[in-house]
Amino acid sequence: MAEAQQQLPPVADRKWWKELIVYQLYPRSFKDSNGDGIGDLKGILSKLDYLQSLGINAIWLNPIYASPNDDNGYDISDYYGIMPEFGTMDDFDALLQGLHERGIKLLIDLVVNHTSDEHHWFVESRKSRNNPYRDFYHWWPAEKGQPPQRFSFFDPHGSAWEYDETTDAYYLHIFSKKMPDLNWESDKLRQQIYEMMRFWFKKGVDGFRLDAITYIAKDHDFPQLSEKDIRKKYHGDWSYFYSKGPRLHEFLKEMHRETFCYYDIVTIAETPGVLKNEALQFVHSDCKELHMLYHFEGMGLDRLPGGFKSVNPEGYQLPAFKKVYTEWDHVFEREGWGTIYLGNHDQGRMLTRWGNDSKKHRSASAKLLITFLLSMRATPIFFNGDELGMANPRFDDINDYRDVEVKAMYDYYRKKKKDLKQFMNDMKVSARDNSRTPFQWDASPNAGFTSGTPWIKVNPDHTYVNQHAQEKDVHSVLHYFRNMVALRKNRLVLVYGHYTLYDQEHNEVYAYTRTMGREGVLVVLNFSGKKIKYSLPAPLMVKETPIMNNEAGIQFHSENSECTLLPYQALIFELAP
Ligand code: TEU
Ligand code: CA
Repeated sequence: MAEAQQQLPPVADRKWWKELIVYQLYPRSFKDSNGDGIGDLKGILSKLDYLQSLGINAIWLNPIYASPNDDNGYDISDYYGIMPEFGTMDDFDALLQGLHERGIKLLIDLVVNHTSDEHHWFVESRKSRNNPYRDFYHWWPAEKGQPPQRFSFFDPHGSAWEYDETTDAYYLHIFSKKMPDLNWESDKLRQQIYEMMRFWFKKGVDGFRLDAITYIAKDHDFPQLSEKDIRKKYHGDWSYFYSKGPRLHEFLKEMHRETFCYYDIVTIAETPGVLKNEALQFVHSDCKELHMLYHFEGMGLDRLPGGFKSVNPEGYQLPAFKKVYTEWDHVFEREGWGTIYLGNHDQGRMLTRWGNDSKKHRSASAKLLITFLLSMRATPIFFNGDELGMANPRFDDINDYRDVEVKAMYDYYRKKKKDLKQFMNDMKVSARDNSRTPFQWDASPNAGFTSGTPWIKVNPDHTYVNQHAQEKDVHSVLHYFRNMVALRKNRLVLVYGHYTLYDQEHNEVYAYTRTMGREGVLVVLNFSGKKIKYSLPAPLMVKETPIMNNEAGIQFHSENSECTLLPYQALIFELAP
């Protein structure tokens, strides 16, 4: 039967950044070239051909700027310098050139909500109340009394104000106290940020991942806020409050007008606190602000309310999972564009949380999650190692953790005499360090990541989950990843096609079509470890041989269009005309 005629979307809808397949690369843990146990740019340079072999066409590189690493580079002390542990600006230029030569775009991670307290702006700002840089940060003079309560994600006491004796004042830090928040009310500050953005654009980077960008505008008159106010007016979520600063969209429009509009670049905004009905305010093309965003709604599905990243022992419910990703698809049905991810440097590994990392099921379920992300109508973002089915290390000992967030919360739980055993169990699933363990290149002692002592322990499963072994196994997750990437690149219906969900309430199977003109596919994903008899949704008719299958065979009964799905089986069928 002739290959289905590939349909193309209207030219006006096509944008290069909608067709990206983004690979997030955590430089600290990817490849160490000099044996100091810390990944670096030369290490990445040594793996450019591997990156090209994946077929991905964009890298999101976590921060590489000068930083004291209180928060692994998200505390920037010099926007124009490269962190010495990572290498030099020449190394960066070589990396940018090497990626571009391989048809891979580079998005760098930009943090402009705060700087490090070692940034010279803050060093100056804290010197005196009339220092020229004083208003680059948020200061509360002590004579005004206690500053109004503000929550800090990384402070054990939860307070976002730190007293500074030199000028008898408090400064705001919604993350750690070594990460003071920038005051975007300062015109001078904003112009310095825009100048820095243009510096990186002139170097040739293809865009930014904009860190916590919704937090940059503050309620600068700092009204008193109680936890009750947060519960009643802000969905009980400080993230939601922080993303409601009055001048946020004014600043983003100015940022677009001053920088983005002059370059063929893309912005992926991290937008905590943004709900579905607010998303288009950031990415509608008429708004002239940002291109794409990523939300957090899916990341709460395996959580229990209250506590710090408390995990539901039952895991998540598939109908709720389908509801989130279906509703977010509808948000961008006509305008704007979305991204889709299941893990990153702030989350546990997607295989552990949304798949099944047992020896029996890890391969099939890793391929299933890869199939899901590469067949949805949004720009997919993978975290390095997802292509191998890397999983959480499940550290038992708090001393194996490195992240400022988990250590701060451990201290908080200890001081408050809360249940530390439960806390440590939860962290095995939800702590950020779970995704930050070294990339697993081979079965050697440090997984081929370093010849020295790694800055964080390697997952012991690297002896059988590693790139070297999977290159030799045509049935590996790695080979499947490459095949699925190729399918998405060759079938634009997987990028632009209309998404229709079927069997919303089915507890094990996630089934949806992607259609464009006369072309269409049906994606059938068995998210369970059970063998499932599944009748394809009527009145869909499919060609019997699937175009993608994460298992060797298929049990398809054409008389009644019924499939017997193996545990975690993923199938993509061509819709019959
Ligand atoms: O994360 C900010 C962020 O969105 C999360 O801290 C979120 O606000 C919180 O978990 C509640 O949902 C970004 C980076 O991705 C993270 O690695 C940094 O630690 C943080 O900003 C500070 O730069
Ligand atoms: Ca190194």
